[in-house]
Amino acid sequence: MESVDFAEVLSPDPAHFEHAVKEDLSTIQAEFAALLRNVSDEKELATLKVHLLGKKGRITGLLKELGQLSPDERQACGKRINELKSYVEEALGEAEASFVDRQMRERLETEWVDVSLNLSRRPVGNLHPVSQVQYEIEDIFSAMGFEVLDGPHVETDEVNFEALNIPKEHPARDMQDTFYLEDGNLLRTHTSTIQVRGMQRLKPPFKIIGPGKVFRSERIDASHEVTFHQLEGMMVNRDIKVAHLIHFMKVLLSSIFRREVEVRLRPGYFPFVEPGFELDIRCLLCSGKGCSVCKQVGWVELLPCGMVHPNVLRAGNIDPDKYSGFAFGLGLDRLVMMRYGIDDIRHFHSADLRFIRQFR
Ligand code: FA5
Repeated sequence: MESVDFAEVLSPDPAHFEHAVKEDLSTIQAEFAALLRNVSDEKELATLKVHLLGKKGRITGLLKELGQLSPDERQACGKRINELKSYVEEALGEAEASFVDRQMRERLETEWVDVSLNLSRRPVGNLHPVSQVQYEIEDIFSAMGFEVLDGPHVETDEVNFEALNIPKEHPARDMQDTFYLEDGNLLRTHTSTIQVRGMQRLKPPFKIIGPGKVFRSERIDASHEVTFHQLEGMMVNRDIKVAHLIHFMKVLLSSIFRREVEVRLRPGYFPFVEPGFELDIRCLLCSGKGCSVCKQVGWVELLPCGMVHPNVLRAGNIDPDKYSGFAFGLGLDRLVMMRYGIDDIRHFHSADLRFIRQFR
């Protein structure tokens, strides 16, 4: 709309009020209609409204001045002015609504979202395969009523060795090369510490598992790391037998490998179990032919286990005449290697994202 000089077009000349009131209101209406047609936005519309209906507006002024007329004239003119006022209000309202409508249509045209657009994916990380398998095993055992326990990486000699029937000077201490700290504590060498803490916390009967990192001062090769992962398991109740142990190990292995795997049970020595076993799995990397992971023997040592030694139960305040139990200490890294055919344990700590991303 061209800039409108309302004062010129619409303002009454106070000196000629009578003439103004009597002038042809239809002319004002026509002028208003013409101005309205030229209004191009809400701001101009608001200006037009103020000039007609505002405090000092043209129509408001006419209504105010009605009092100066004779009663007859007042009635006649008042009616006509009010008709004009209603007409103007309605027209302005419609114009306002059409601006809002136009704005909405413009927004819909400019701000629409193309849901079919192929946006580049935001990079998301994934869990390390060892964590993935750990959580899977936690789910398997939780479903069988096992409680998942945790324990500290820094342990006392008492918890890591003594309570597990490995007193000082016992030759079995040499089986696990230990990192000792200056204060006499150590980095736990196995998750069997979680057995000890479990016995301190729980009263039999109980079933627990305890996954976590363990540390040994070992020479690193394809199947040995310095920091690796184990998952401990322990069940204590009346009359627990080797058959219970074998049952739970079978459930574990068939859930994890989801296929037949060949296993063998051979005697194994651990001071905290009696009898003790080594459960080995036929190497899935070489199908038993021999490779660097199985050290050319065709079998991988995966799951040492056994019946909890009475001395260990006693140290945990459990009466071995009333209760018995089994325990196992799964080597998690090696299990993951077997499951995915990973030929070197060093990939796990390589920080090579290409390796990790294969397990999305
Ligand atoms: C133990 O650590 C016993 N605490 C396990 C146990 C628990 C026995 C309860 C009986 C009852 P061992 O030292 O064999 O056992 O280790 C257990 C498993 O950890 C091994 O079978 C192997 O799979 C894994 N493992 C051992 N050393 C390493 C290493 N350096 N790197 C990677 N995995 C290892």
